[in-house]
Amino acid sequence: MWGMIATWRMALEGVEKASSLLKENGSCFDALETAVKAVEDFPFYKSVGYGGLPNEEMEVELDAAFMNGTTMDFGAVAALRDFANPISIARSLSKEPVNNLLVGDGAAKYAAVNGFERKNMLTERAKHYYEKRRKELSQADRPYDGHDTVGVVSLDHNSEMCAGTSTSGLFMKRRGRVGDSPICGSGCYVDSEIGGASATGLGEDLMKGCISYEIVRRMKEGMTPQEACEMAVNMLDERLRKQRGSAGDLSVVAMNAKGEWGCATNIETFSVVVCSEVQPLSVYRVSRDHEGNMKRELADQEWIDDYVAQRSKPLE
Ligand code: SD4
Repeated sequence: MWGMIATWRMALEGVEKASSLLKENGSCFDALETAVKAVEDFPFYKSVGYGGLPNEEMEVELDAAFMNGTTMDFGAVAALRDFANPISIARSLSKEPVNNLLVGDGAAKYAAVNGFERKNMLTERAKHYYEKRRKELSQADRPYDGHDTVGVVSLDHNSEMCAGTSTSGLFMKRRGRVGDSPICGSGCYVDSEIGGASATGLGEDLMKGCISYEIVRRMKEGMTPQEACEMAVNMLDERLRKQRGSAGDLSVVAMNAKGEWGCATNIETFSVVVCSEVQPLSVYRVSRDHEGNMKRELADQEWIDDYVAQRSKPLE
């Protein structure tokens, strides 16, 4: 069995490319890197890679992680500036014996020494959003809205699995702020014998539940990926509301070692891309009703096309 699941419709083209690799017996590791790079390289997605929105000092700082579900190798970068493909750097770091999570200048130095492609990741479009937002913001405002980290779980014919994430984090975040995405067990987690999960949303809250680990743990105890995702999101959401008065956006995807998949969210606009040996490449829109029940419906072509059109339309 092979399969892949990813957060957000933006992963569609990458997952499509990755699925041809998986079909032809490619490794889940190469497939995941291919899928994530496609999102990182696309200039119109505002929260991953090139074109990602900057921090409050107008610098694009990127977080990414890569985990191998067989060896448990984990590598990540955080607050990395000026490199094209953080996912590839995270994958490379996962193979190091120590020093697996590098931040800022240290991460950049590692990337430079190891020959990764340098790139100015701040686009004119991202600068435009920055200037516009800076004018709108009063000190008291919470600048964050929406969330679009790419998170992927990948399964190959050899029953190996991996998981990974890539993001520019929160728009207007503080310099040096690190979200859940590069944190093992929060942004992603995977065990080839069980399955993997990945998250997107407000990192500060996702981390409080170690949500990706929690989903894998629940699958290990026998839950389906869907049950595990729903339970993890609903319980963390409830706990945050009870103890803290509100919960940030929490959205997750998971796939188990059999290629079964699940997803859950506490918002109204989440979407996922999935495909496997038995599941044709599809985009689902996911939402949650007031009782915490998940509704997922196949996205039609119009919605799929409109998603890109909205994000690439000319700036006012
Ligand atoms: C973070 N989880 O840095 C990420 C944000 C996200 O676009 O999903 N963003 O908190």
